[in-house]
Amino acid sequence: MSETPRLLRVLSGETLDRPPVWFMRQAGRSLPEYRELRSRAKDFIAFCFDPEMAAEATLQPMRRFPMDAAIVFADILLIPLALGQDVWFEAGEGPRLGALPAIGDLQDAIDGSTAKLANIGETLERVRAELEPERALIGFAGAPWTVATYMLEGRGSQREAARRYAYEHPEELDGLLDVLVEATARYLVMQARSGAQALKLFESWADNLAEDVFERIVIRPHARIVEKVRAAGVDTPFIGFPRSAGALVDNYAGAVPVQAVALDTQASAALGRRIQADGKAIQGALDNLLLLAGGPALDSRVDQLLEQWGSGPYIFNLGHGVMPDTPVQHIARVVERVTGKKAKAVAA
Ligand code: 1CP
Repeated sequence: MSETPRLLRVLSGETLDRPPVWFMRQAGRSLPEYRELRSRAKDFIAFCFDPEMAAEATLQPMRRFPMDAAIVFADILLIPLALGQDVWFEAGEGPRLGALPAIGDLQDAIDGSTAKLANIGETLERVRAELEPERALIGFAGAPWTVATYMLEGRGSQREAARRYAYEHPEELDGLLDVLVEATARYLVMQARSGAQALKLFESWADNLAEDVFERIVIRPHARIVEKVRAAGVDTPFIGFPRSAGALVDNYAGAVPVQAVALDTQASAALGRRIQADGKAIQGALDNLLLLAGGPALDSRVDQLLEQWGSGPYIFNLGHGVMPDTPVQHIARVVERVTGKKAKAVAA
C-alpha cells in the first residue's frame, strides 16, 4: 500500500476508498491525558512554546485513535504575541489581549516575528520524527480577519467592535490585515520547512460579513497568503476554513487558491458537491455537539456524510472543534466507522 498519507492524496485531488479522518481540537480537554499534561504547564502560552510538551499534546490523540492526520499543538494567538501585543489566557474564561500596538510598531515587528515562533517549528520537527509516514502532519495559522478581531476586541468570541472598526477605519484595518498577511505567510513557510505537510487557515469568524466586505477582508488576504507562500517556493497544500460564511463559501471556493475548503456544520450536501465538481477537496462537517451527544443519530449522520461526499475528494472532520466534555468513546466510534480501525485503550 502507498505510504503517501491519505490526507495528502485527497489534497492532490484523489477520491479514496474511504476518506482520511482527523478532528479539529482532537488534542485538548476531551482527553484525560491532555488534562494531566496541561496541569504541568505554567500557563497555556508556555505550553504552546514548549516543544516537548506541545509535541506530546499533538501525539496524544494519534496514540489513542487511528486518525489520519495530526495538527500541531499551538494557537492562532501566537502571531499577535510575536508581533508585540500582550496575550494571556484567563483560567476558565479564554484569551485576553493588551492594547493594540501602533501600526508602525506592528510593521517593524514583522521581521522578527517568525524567529519568535521558532519553537513551533521545533514542535513540528519532533512530531514529524515520531509520526508514522502514512499519517500526515498539519500546520496552521489563524486567518488575518479572525486574528484581527482578537487584536481589536482584546478577547475572544466577540466581533461587533471589530466589524464596526472595519467600517469606521477601513484604511487602518487594511493596514493591520497587511501586517497579518505578511507575518502569517512567513510563519506558514517556516512551518512547512519544519515538517508541516498541509497548512490550514482558520477563519473562525467569517460570519455576518457583507459580500463586498467578505471579498476585502477574507478572500483577498487568504489569496495573498497562499500566493506569498508559493512565491517562497513552498508547494504545501492549503485547507481554507471560512467558518459560518454561509452562501459566501461559494465565493471563497471560487476565488482562493486553496486545495481544500473546510465546511462548517450548516454546509449543504449540494454546496460540498459543487466545490468538489470545481476541482477542490472538501473537509467537514459533523456537528461537534452531535459527536458529544452520541447515539444512533451520530451513526446515521456519519453514514450520511460518507454517502453524500465520499464519491469525491473528501476529508472527514467536524464542523467545529471537539467540545471539552465529549466522551472519548464517541470519538473512537466515529473514527472506527470511517476507517474500520479500532481505537487503542490508553491508560489515563
Ligand atoms: O487551557 C487550555 O487547554 C486552552 C484550550 C485551548 C487549546 C487546546 C486553546 C485556547 N487553544 C488550544 C489549541 C488550539 N487552538 C489548536 C491545536 C490543537 C488541536 O486542534 O487539536 C488549534 C488548531 C487552535 C486554533 C484556535 N485557537 C482557533 C481556531 C479554531 C476554532 O476553534 O475556531 C481559535 C479561534 C483559537 C483561539 C482560542 N484559543 C483558545 C481558546 C479557548 C480560543 C477561543 C476563544 C474564543 O472563544 O474566541
